[in-house]
Amino acid sequence: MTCYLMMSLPNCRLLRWPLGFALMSLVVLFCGCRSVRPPEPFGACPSPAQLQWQRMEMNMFCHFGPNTFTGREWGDGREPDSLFQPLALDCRQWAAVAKAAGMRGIILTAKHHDGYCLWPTRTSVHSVSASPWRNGTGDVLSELRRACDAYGLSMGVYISPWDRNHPAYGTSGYNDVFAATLSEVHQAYGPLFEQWLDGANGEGPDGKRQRYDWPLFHRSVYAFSSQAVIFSDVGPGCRWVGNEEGRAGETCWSTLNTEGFAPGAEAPPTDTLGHGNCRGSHWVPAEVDVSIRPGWFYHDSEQPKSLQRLLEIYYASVGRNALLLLNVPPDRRGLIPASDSLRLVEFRAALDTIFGVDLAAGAMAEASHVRGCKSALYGPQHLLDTTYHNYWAVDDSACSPVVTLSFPHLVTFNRVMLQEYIPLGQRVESYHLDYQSADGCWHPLAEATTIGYKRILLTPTVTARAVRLTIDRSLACPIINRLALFRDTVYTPPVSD
Ligand code: FUL
Repeated sequence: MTCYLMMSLPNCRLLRWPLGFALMSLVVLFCGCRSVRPPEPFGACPSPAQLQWQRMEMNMFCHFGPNTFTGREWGDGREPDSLFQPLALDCRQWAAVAKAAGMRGIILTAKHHDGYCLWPTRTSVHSVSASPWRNGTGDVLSELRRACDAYGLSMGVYISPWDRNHPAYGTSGYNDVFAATLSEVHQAYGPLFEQWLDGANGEGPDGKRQRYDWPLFHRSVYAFSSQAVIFSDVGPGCRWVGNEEGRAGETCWSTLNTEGFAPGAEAPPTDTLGHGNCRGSHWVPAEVDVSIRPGWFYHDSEQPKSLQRLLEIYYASVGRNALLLLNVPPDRRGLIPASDSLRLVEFRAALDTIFGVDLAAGAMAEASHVRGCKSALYGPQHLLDTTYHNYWAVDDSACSPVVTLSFPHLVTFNRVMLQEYIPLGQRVESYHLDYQSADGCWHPLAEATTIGYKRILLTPTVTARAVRLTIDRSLACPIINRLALFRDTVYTPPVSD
């Protein structure tokens, strides 16, 4: 529309220079900035809660319960209630560690497969109320709620549907018991930002298995935490990434075909969970759950992963369009051990060092295409600002758009960070980058597939006067809101053959 007006104005006899010019400029400004419509959403898109969740990027998982005291990973539900005695429990310490590590929320195993509830529940007799700990008045969830509030963190819970203790497990009544458990927790401690629903489904105390009523469970969560993101193998809020090694697929779509699938044994193949589905029917982004230690629960004999390994996990999760849920298990005192909190502080410091300075800031950005006849609203300069809702967009029909960043000085970097504006859907299927060296020659730098919320490419260290991004394939016109460059001198990727 802007283009049409610009062409037709000079033909109008009433307009005389310079009045015509002034009017024309006004029209261009007005139409260029106001009336160029943003791209229409494409395919399945995130809900506001899912977008907020994705922007958290990193959360802390805490596996804590009877297993902490027995040294096991899966309790059988026959652990005595008296076993749970975290005499120095301090959830504020957990929150302080999470905050120092740059996490945005904490998810606690309020009930693991052994059925022991870390809060005084009306739905089971196997809980903190039956422990001599604090004379049966202890409540880990209420303590965590207060700690999260004090530190500005969000709180979520893992509540295992599989219960190896509850006498109703495996009977028709258990689904109602479990729904009541969810309602109770979300009502008393909510709103909670995430509900973990583990697909593990083994035998209960009577050797029976349960057929879960997932829709009922979801309703029980949403009744009190309407914005909760529900995790399972197939969502609906977010999905398991298909492994516990801290790795999303290099190609990682936030969309997934969920029809015909269910959590647990009926989940899609793990490879599909890692990659998602291009043009998938639902927005179910990947969550990478991985432990800082070999086990999920604390064991004396285990040590936290190295800084290098944590950075590798970061690049393979947050750097591949997934959220990182890093498990940091409290010990028998009820505290996060110093070895783990120190490692997390190192991890944070490394991330701040690596990503503290965007080397692309101050570049001149030029694009082959800009939506609406080069409307400033969608210009490539938005790639360089950190305002989330500003982006570079092209017309719906533009194919293979290219953007070039030219630097006032030579820039040395080895990480490229890209972000797609996912509120309008995930679109980019493949792209490549080139750089211009000091002598003016262009060289290939990297080729990749998906971007999604965030993608960080590990490239060789190069010194450039310009960098060029070409979008090769996109399901609909690409919408990119960030292109940043960093130099990482901390993490050394393993040498590949
Ligand atoms: C799994 C559980 O069986 C593990 O014990 C752990 O809680 C992990 C996060 O999820 O399915």
